[in-house]
Amino acid sequence: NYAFWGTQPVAQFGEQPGTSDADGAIDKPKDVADVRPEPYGLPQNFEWVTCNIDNDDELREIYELLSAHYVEDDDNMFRFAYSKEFLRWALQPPGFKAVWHCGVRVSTTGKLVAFISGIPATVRVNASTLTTVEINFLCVHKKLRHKRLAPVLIKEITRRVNLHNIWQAVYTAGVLLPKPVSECQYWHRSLNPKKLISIGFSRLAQRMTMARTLKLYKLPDQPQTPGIRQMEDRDVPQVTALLADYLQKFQIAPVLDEEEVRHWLSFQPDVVHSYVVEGPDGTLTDLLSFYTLPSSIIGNDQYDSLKAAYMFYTVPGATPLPQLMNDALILAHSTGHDVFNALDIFDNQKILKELKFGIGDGKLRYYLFNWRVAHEIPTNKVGLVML
Ligand code: YNC
Ligand code: MG
Repeated sequence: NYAFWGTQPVAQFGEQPGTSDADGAIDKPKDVADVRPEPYGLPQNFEWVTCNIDNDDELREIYELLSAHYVEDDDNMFRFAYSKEFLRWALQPPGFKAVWHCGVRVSTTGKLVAFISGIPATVRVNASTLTTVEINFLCVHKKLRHKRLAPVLIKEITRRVNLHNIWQAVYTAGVLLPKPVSECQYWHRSLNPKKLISIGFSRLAQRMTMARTLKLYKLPDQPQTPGIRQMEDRDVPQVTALLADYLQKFQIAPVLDEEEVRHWLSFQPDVVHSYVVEGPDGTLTDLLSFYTLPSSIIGNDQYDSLKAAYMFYTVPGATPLPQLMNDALILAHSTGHDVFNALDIFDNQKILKELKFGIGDGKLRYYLFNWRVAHEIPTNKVGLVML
């Protein structure tokens, strides 16, 4: 029973299968002129604010809200701790709009207590190329939970997006809502097993000593693939083509032009790490990338932060995927990451076990707003990564 989501243009549970055998919009086409011109009402003493990420103080306010109130694991041991540099990268891709960085303040004190964001993205779903926004960083201060503020934030961002003649959105969440396009699972590969065990992220396996565990997860210092190096600006045209060609084989994937590839894949230490494999003739044959998303460790007195690498866009060309991913592990380890996380999307299912990933608990669901797919998309046909 979804009091809010039941009213929204999203696929619903228990819809007659076969009602529609084709992908398509759920709402009838609408006009920008018919979009509500005024913001949705907020409770007394709250007001809307457009956050200006270019202003360090405003960026810090978002950072602080998310640091204290954003996503935690089911056992409330860890909370995502996106860095300010990361937030800037995530919220300001080409064509970003400040009005889609939407906050709520307490009128009397000015304190930022809620946030939701959208960024422009072209996403292909099966044969349809959709102009969408990716919605992320929905967050309500812990003291204001369960007051139905989230639906107001979602309606307001929808209004602000619709005013730009955009009617579809993509988002991911751990929670089950009507109705996932795909349900994926995180896998984790220990890079620093001693710390992971000490903070309770993982446990010593049965009949394993610490010494054997360290040996099991030990990695070389240097990547093994000849010709692998950090991605540079001059690589952007070739990487754009390489990635576009690879993403064809997935049922949901972004469509990225050169400017977007430059934004999403330019190497930024501890934000996004991108590497290419250059063949002897100078042609780029492979791409690997991961992003850095630390989590704060709640109530541990030895460590306060866990540094995690998350697989981003990786294209195996001349290099087999297991070898490329092993280099990703090596590069993440040598840059101080404690764990490497990957979803069972792309072709990952085939290789996670041999690379000593273990399955996580909890799922990540992919959703589309105002777009129905005739059939759920299998995880190995998902080619989209959201931050
Ligand atoms: C969620 N994550 O089911 P019903 S992911 C969407 N995404 O509605 P209240 C969610 N909806 O069941 P609270 C949701 N979590 O009655 C809950 N809901 O239909 C639904 N957590 O609202 C829920 N960030 O205000 C229910 O709940 C209704 O105070 C209840 O607030 C929720 O960014 C939340 O996990 C998540 O900060 C803000 O718990 C709060 O609990 C919180 O009473 C920690 O809300 C942080 C966290 C979510 C991360 C994410 C993607 C968000 C996608 C939003 C949907 C976008 C739709 C497309 C819009 C553009 C359209 C165009 C064009
Ligand atoms: Mg609420």
